[in-house]
Amino acid sequence: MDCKILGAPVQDGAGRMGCEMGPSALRTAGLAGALRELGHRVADLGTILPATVRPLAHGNLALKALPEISAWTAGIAEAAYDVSADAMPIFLGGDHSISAGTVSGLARRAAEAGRPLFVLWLDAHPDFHTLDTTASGNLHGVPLAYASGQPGFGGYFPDLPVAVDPKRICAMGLRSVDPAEREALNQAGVTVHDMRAIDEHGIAPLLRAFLARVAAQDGLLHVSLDVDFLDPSIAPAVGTTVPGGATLREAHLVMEMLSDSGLVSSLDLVELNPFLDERGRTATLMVDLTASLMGRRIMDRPTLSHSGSF
Ligand code: HAR
Ligand code: MN
Ligand code: MN
Ligand code: MN
Repeated sequence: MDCKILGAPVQDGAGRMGCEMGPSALRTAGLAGALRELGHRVADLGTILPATVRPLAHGNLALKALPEISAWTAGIAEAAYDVSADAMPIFLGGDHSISAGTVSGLARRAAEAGRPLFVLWLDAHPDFHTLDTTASGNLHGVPLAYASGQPGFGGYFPDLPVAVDPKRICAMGLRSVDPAEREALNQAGVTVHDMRAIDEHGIAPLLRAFLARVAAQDGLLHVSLDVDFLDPSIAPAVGTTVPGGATLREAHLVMEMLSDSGLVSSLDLVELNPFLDERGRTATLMVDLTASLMGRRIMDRPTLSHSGSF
């Protein structure tokens, strides 16, 4: 694979500082080397720049850093569109607001290629607030709503060239969902596998069913991995820890199955806050998970297939 790494050092979308250091920590943890060891060609394209910041006033007075995040979204969307022409981009956040840009840029690229874009959102949170419904005002809580064309972003965030069809989004690992998000997710028809579903069915059959849908439609698949998808006991370097997250083996299994599928065309690594890390362990784990997604295996042996419907 041709991998292109792009840093998006955004922290204004989160409630606390530190995510700006995320790209540096992921690079320091050896991301490029791990991918090269797996036989991939890797180019690190450096750091994405935001567009020009312009003043924006919104009726929701809780909103934080709206002009800044809007400008970042424009810059990141442009970069995502450009880079995805001929390579697999890996976006290093930065808080999760970067995905407003990555997903919208990738959706524009997919539409031009005549392929449906699917999104796998691995997160404790759905990040499905609109500018009107967020109570915290932290804009890392809105990117999936924006990129899937939910209302109220017009005039504030960049005009969306192409929205991702919410029915092509699967959110896994959720365990902190606000009432307005729950309502909007149901309304929009997003596939949600919360922690309870994972506990009941196991993560593998849920993911397998989604991957079968992507494959059946010859889709492109964007994976957005939020550090807080993982249990805080293994991934402490995140500002919004929620207990009861994915285990180390569940997370690796997801990555290994994604790798086997051959469907993944782009990746976000987001919400890493190195200021909260313990000697780089979370950054290292994110690199290890990326390696599993990109082909690292314990043994060269496929597991037996199972068919079921979810
Ligand atoms: N839903 C809450 C809010 O809007 C928490 C959002 C936290 N989001 C992230 N990324 N950390 O998933 O404030
Ligand atoms: Mn361009
Ligand atoms: Mn998130
Ligand atoms: Mn989250």
